[in-house]
Amino acid sequence: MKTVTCLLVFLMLIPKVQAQNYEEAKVPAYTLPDPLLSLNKVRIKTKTEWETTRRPELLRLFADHVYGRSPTAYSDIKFTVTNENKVAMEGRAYLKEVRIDVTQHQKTVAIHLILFLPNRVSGPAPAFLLINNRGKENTDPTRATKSDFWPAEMLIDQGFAVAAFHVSDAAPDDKTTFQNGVLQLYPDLLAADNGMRTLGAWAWGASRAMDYLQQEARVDKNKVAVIGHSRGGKAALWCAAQDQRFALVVSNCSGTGGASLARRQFGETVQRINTTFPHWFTPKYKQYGDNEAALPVDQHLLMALMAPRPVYVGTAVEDRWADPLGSFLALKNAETVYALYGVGPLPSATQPQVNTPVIESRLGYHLREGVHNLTRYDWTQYLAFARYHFEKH
Ligand code: GTR
Repeated sequence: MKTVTCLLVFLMLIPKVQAQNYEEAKVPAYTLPDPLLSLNKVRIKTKTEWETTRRPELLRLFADHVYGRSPTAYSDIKFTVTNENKVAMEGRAYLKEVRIDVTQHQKTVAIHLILFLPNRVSGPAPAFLLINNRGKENTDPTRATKSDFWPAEMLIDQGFAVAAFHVSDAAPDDKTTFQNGVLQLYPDLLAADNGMRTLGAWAWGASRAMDYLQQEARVDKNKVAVIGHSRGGKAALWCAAQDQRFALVVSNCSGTGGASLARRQFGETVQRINTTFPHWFTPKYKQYGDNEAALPVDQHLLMALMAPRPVYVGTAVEDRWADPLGSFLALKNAETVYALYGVGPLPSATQPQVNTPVIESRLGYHLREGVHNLTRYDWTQYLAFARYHFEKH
């Protein structure tokens, strides 16, 4: 009887294992769209041509086919400090909790920003903004709970300001209630086949947090990084692609719809992500399930939209679902756009070895040991990366 049960469980698992596609040999042959060839087949040769032609074209393509169009305006934005503590973290930090009220069409949504400023830094400090897709306890302003997902003390001790907001403020991460955030202000986008959904809303939320950080005297507005893990890492990339006020972006274990190439169909596929999370992407993206070759973009072009700013992609060996190699290849295939700015390539032709971070390159990458998570190891590399590049390399 026992043997029969084992056999049944095994047989039930077979389709799952196959569906996961973790075999490099099964990656289909694919051709990536050329970053430097515009839709009407004009070759982009200079950064001016990139900035005036191809960059806007790609932003439109990503909006229309992947993430959905973002709002272009709001009628009012208001910042209210709801709590502060000048001697947080045993005096090492100044805590500010800020409610960001955004109004449009007589409706208002609130984004709650948690911000710690390093007290030992006398001038404006560089900052990291986390798009928090996990529990709110991970960004506890009281610091009664501490989490490696957002090791705020570590950043403060290195002279960084550290900020976070929770994705649910911008859009609940739920297929039936996602519209009860910022999309309430933009019914036209909710109705549109190419309007934003949750990832777009989270990216928009990060930009509203940036609106506040821009006028916070103790933050260096030219040195603000946006970071996210997994679904938050997808949103961080889309945010920084659109909002060039972010000087640096970190995408941790973001996988499909984030840092990894859709055309590889390795791990999570477009079909699968749209089935499990139908509320993340614009409705049009569903057309590309099992039809990745028809996508006018792939994720290397999202990386290219960061140029010439530093972008770092963190991956993990056991996180095959998010395709660590496909993420490396996306970075690699953005190099030609960085070259337009005279920025050198990622100094490794092949995927770097485990636990060998590439920091001294505007295209940063690591493959660490372990599972799908945002860890202290990851943050250590991201801080080193930000320090290196913010100190003008
Ligand atoms: C996974 C999902 C991914 C990823 C992740 C997360 O289950 O398949 O696309 O974003 O969740 O956010 O943790």
